[in-house]
This record gives sequence, C-alpha cells and structure tokens, in this order.
Amino acid sequence: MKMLIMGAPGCGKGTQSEILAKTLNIPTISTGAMLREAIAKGTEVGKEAAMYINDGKLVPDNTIINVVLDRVAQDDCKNGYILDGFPRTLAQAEAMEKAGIKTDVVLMIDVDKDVIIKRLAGRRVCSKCPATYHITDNPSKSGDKCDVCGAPLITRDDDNPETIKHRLEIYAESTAPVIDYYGDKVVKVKSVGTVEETTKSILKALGI
Ligand code: G5P
Ligand code: MG
Repeated sequence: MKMLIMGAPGCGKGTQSEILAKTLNIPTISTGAMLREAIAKGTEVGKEAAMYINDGKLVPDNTIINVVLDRVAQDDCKNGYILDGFPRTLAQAEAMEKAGIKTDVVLMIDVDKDVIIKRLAGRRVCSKCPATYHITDNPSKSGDKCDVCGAPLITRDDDNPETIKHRLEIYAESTAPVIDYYGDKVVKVKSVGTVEETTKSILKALGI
C-alpha cells in the first residue's frame, strides 16, 4: 500500500504512521523527521532546511522533492510505504505524479484547532529515536526518558507558540488545498479521543 498521511501540524500524523507501518509491515517516511536528521548531521540540505523550519515555513519544493524521490526509490519501499508530511504543496503533489509515483490512499486526520494546540503544547519527543509522547495523553512511563531507548525527552524547537501559529497558517494556505487534489482517494478520519481510539477509527475507515 502506498499511503499518504495528511493533516494539520500536531494532528497525529507521525504517531499514527508509526503504528500503521508496524501493522502493515511497510516503512514510514516522515519528511519532517528526515529534515531534522539532516539538520542534526549538518548536511547541505539540513543547513538550508534549518532556515525555514525554525520559522515554521515550508522548505523549498525542489529541496524536499529530491529528498523524497530518492527515498521512495529505495528497496524497502518496493511493497509500499506511508509518507508522513509529503506532499504539502500542489507543486510537490504534481512532481510525484510526474515522476510516476502512484498513490493508493490519502489518510486525512481531522482535528479541531483547540485540540491541535493542546497536542503540540504537551508533545515531548525522544532526543534519539522517533518515539513521540504527550505529557498527559500519551506519557512516557518513566516521565522524562524514552520508553523505547531510554534517551532524554525534549520539546521540539518548532513547538513554540509563535512558530506553531505560522505552521497552522501555512497549512491552511498551502497544504489544505492539496487534499482536494487527491479527490476520491481521500479517507478522512476525525481524531477526538486517545491515540488507541484514533488508530481503531483509522483501521476501520481503511478497511484493515
Ligand atoms: P513535520 O515534522 O511534518 P508537522 O507540523 O506537519 O511537522 P507534526 O508537528 O510532526 O506535524 P504530527 O506528526 O501530525 O505533528 O503529530 P504527532 O507528533 O504524531 O502528535 C502530536 C501530539 O499529539 C503528540 O504529543 C502525540 O502524542 C499526540 N497525539 C497523537 N495522536 C493522538 C491521538 O489520537 N489522541 C491524542 N489524545 N493525542 C494524540 O514538519 C516540520 C517542518 O519540516 C518542514 C516544514 O518546515 C515543517 O514545518 N517540512 C516540509 N517543508 C516543505 N515540504 C514538506 N513536504 C515538508 N515536510 C516537512
Ligand atoms: Mg510529525
């Protein structure tokens, strides 16, 4: 299955794509995570991305398109993948299609704005692995350490009120219109309850 997960910042794309990837036994590809890794390694892409991510702006289309096209061409994507956070502009969606990359289904996680703010304000992420927590809704068992690898939990640099505001504006302007581009491939799931409840709704909506 070639699936895209879309939705506003903090709706749960990363959390749900990690769970679905295990269920479906396919890799999850998060463009946000790839860019943060590039920043941490100090690569050319990372140096460029840092200027945008820290302001809550989108990284230029050409930069991210090349990163994604290289990644989905790798062997582990032969049986499918879940793309988290790409495409985010019409130009990115068109570039995928032009490169002959088909999409089977687009999962759109729909979350009200007040819930988004709460999810982002309480999010903690592992400083080493992709694990994501929430201080009240999805806490780590040990409080400030990752349950998976034991590394300290941190707050993402772009989870501050000013940057969150920019990210939400850019989502409404540039990314929400991409959902219409996919027409009847879109499966919309409202996320209101716990992580587990959202996963159940998603699996049901996808017929898995
Ligand atoms: P990212 O990293 O893709 P965003 O802003 O799209 O960033 P983000 O913040 O990573 O999305 P998410 O993945 O949708 O949010 O949400 P999450 O981390 O899984 O969950 C958020 C919180 O809610 C967590 O605390 C989690 O525990 C909790 N939670 C999750 N699900 C549930 C649930 O069902 N119930 C409850 N109660 N809680 C839940 O991109 C970052 C930046 O990279 C650049 C941009 O600059 C972007 O701002 N970038 C791109 N630029 C250009 N083009 C692209 N394609 C780009 N991709 C990334
Ligand atoms: Mg994410």
